[in-house]
Amino acid sequence: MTQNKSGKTVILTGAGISAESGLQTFRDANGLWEGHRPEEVATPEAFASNPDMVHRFYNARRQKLAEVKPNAAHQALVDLENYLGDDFLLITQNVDDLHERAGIQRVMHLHGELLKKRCSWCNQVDRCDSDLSVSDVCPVCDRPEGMRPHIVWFGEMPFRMEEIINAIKEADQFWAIGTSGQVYPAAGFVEIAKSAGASTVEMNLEAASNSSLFDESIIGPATETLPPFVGALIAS
Ligand code: BJW
Repeated sequence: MTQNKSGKTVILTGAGISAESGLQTFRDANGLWEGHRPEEVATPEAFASNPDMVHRFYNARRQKLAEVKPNAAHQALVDLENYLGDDFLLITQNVDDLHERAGIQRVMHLHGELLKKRCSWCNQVDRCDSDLSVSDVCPVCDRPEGMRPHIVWFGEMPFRMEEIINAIKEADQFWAIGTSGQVYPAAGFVEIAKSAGASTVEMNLEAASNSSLFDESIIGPATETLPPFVGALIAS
């Protein structure tokens, strides 16, 4: 089963890896949605019925990005990528840009990116460094009221699914870092990796919902667990 593999390490990250940079997670105490029910802000229906509120929520998060920096866990993944080269792939559920700011190159954003906007009419995607509002007009098709954050909301199809599933099936190692294992399809990636013969490792502050599916669980803050884990792998 494993002899035809490319030797890739595929890593899935979630909000926990950015927590020590100062970005709130979703489901921990004081999580991002405290005061906002997920269905109020993270669905296409919410955007259709109250676009001002949804824009305010994402504008605030975009502004917060300017105040935070990558941490030692983001940096450890850059060290690993530099060591593994094309045998490394990062799949992140995070919509922040901290992996890129740390220097990661081989990354796929499953749930979109805060620093991009998309026209709901013509699907054009552009960089977005400033606040979005309902009155914004699409720079390509000129139509109003359609600019939205380039984010995957509940009920929408995550990005690059085919490439991601194929990469996971080819992985020798699959690690999940700082994700609660509560949101699909990402929560099911470990089962795909295991069925294809990969070794699986979870790194989290506490056991995730799908923890029992991993071969190994390393419990602790990502900035303390990941750098030595990567360091040992590189040293070996
Ligand atoms: C630390 C730490 C530290 C803290 N160090 N660790 C019923 C059953 C199954 C599925 C469904 C269902 N009903 C509906 C669904 C599907 C739905 C879903 O999963 N719902 C669940 C709620 C049940 N999924 C979807 O709708 C997805 N689309 C879809 O399924 O399309 C159809 C499809 C069919 C077939 C194939 C493929 C697709 C879309 C999901 C979109 C998710 N979008 C969000 C919001 C994005 C916008 C935004 O950012 O506002 O993405 S939801 C939110 O959750 C965000 C995150 O990326 C995602 C995952 O959260 P994450 O990263 O795990 O964060 P937390 O807060 O949950 O956990 C943080 C973890 O870190 C914790 O474990 C901490 O312990 C840990 N931690 N500090 C290490 N220092």
